[in-house]
Parts: sequence; structure tokens; C-alpha cells
Amino acid sequence: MQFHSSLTQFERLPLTTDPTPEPNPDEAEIDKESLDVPQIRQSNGTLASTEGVNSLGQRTNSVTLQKSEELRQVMLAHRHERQLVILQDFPDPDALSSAWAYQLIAQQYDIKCEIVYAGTLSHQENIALVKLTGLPAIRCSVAALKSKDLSFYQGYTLIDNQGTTSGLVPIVQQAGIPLMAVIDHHNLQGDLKSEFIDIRPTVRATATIFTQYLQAGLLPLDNSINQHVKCATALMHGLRSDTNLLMQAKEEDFMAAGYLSRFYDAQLLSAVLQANRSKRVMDVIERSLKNRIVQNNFSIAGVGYLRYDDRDAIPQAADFLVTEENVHTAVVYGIVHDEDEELEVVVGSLRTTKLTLDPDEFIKEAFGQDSSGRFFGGGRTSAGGFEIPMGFLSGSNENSAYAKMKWEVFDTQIKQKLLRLVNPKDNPIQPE
Ligand SMILES: [Mn+2]
Repeated sequence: MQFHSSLTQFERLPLTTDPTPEPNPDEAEIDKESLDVPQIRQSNGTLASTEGVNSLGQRTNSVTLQKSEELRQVMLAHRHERQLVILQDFPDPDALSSAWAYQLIAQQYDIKCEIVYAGTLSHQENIALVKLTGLPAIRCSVAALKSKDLSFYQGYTLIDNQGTTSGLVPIVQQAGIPLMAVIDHHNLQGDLKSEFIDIRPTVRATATIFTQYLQAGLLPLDNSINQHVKCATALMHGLRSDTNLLMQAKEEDFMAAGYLSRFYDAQLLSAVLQANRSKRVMDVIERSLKNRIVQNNFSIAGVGYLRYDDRDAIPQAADFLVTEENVHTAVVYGIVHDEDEELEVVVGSLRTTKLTLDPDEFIKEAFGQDSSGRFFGGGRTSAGGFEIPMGFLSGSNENSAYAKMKWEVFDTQIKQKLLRLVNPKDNPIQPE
């Protein structure tokens, strides 16, 4: 097994494109401060020099170098172990591709990672991504994980989430498996005890963070290795889909995309993107269009009951509703029925193009917390989601009058909670 020294590669792969920065008095101030931060020891024992790069690049660079080295050390300490890499229940391309990159990095240390998620890959592009690239993520339901011998695993890692969107996390916690790493770009969701943490809410995609790790030498990509090309393609897809096709990308996301462009397979990516929507997804989008109400540039639509496998139709409907003229924010929600677990949950998605609207704050403010203090949802730049378990009210939908009444109650309550924020001065309950 060969171990790559990440630090010897740093100089060869500068993370900034501008080798001759113009001196700027404001930046010089920041430079002095940040120069004190990156004390990175190279494999030969000397400190890596971070001088000679401009300040924006440098701050990114120094965080990346520091975190890459930390992660390398943690992996070295856990050689030959087995790990679960847990994704959100309904993983997106950013999560899937980042987890794959993590698995490939870990492989070099003989760490065997199983990438698992509890829900489904309901978005047609995610199914295509996994099938076409051979991405090694496995569905593992809550029940299936419970029945596994968990003493087999020495650690678990969270990627593109912090455990709040996965039904698997409470099980591994109960089993006492230690959290080895959290790598994410969502806002901090609470106290986390992990050996390695890299949470950067200012970065638009976890795929960007992983591309930076690769670029810093944690795994040197090689065009002649098919798996590397496919992983780079997956990362490109993840990065693009979390940045609204790069429209919300920032400098470091573009730099990451630039780096991936040397390795990815454009034809493969376009094959992934050509996956078609199923009829049932189209039907949900149609319902969202029919049911939407638009107030104060918010478009709000309840779509009623959905099958578990069609759950991803909700964010897709929100993506579509937010494209309407004069709409800056769309919220779409419905009741998702999980037949296996006999459970129902209200699932909602928010999409916004309004720069001053923080989806994380908005969703937490609108729906608050459950009895154990856990928020019903959260978000990142331009997108968010929520899940409200229906508990005792789940099921009995064969009684159509009950099903209809139940939907109306939830629909009304969700609208009330949202409209309180949309029209802060109005009384949300308006008797007819
Ligand atoms: Mn993401």
C-alpha cells in the first residue's frame, strides 16, 4: 500500500491562478494575520511556506492545506480500519461525488469505506449518475442497519451533512461508533464531536472542498485511471448542481471546476444530465403549478400525497416554481408515505434567488424545533429543506375522508407558518 505525502505536492499545484499579486494595503493587513495561521509541517520536518500568493487565494489555500494535512494525519492514524460514510437520506450529486472522493482518498490508507444512505436516489439524474459512473453508494435502510453487526466498523464519517438529515446516524451513535470526520458546507447544525471537522459554509459545494483536497495532493488524479475520470466527472456534476450550474459559484468553486476540467469526461456528464423525468415527477410539478399561491414574491405550493420514491419531485417542483417572473422564493411541500416503515412525513423544499434570504434561518424561524430541540430543517445558500414527522397521524389513508382532512390540516398549518414570515404584518389566519 502506498501513502502519498500530501505536502510535497502543494508547491506543484498552487490553488491560486495569480502568481504576481498587486500589493494592496488592505490585503496586506490581512496577509500579516493569516500568515501566522498556516503552520504546516512538511514531511521533511520544515514548515511549508505560504508566502508569494495573493491574499484571497492564500486564505483559501491555507485552510485547504491545513485541513488536508489534518485529514491525512487522521487517516494515517486509522489505517486498515472499516468505516461507514453516511450521507443524507436522499443524497444529492454533491454528497454522492464527495463521498466517492473520500472513499478513494481513504483507500490509500487501506481504510475500507461503505457509502450508505437510508432513503432513495429518487432524482433521475442521481440514478443516472450512480449507474453511469459506477458510483459505489449503497442504500441501507434504518432496519437493515439495525440488523447489522456494527462492531465491524471502527468509525463513521458524515459528508455533505452533519447527521441531522440521516436516519442512520442515531443507530451508529447508539452503537458507540466514533465519528471520525465531518466534511460539509452547510451551516453548523450544533455541537459535533469528531476527530476531524471541516465545515465551511462559505463554500458552495462539498465537491469544491474535496477537489481542493485532491488538488492539495490527498489523491493525485490520473487521467489514465478510469475510476479517477469518473469520480472527477461526478465531482463536476456535484459542484455544478450545488451552484445552480455555476451561477452561484464563487472563485474557489470556479477554481475547483477548472481543476476538474483537466480530468472529467464531458460526454459522460452530458449523459447523466440527459436523464429524463418520470411521468409521476411531471405530475407533481403540474400539481405544484396548479396549487401555488404567490404573495410578496414567494410562491408556495402544497402537492398533497407522494410515494416515497417520488420524493425528489418536491425540490424539482421548487426549482421550477422559482423561475416564475416576480418570484424570488419558492416553497413546495407534500406528505411522503414510506410504505416499508408505515410512516408519513411532511417533506418540503425551498429555493430562492434572493441574496438576502438565508434559507437556513428562514426554515428554522418558520417551523422551529421538535420536542427534543431538533430543528425540522435547515439549508445552505439558495436552498433548504424540512421534514416534519407525522407520528400518530400517519397512515389510515384508505379512509379518503381522513386522508383529505389530514392533508388540509397540514397544508393550512404550513401555509400559516410560512405566511407569518412572508407577510410579517398580516394576521396569517384570515377567516373567509
Ligand atoms: Mn452540498
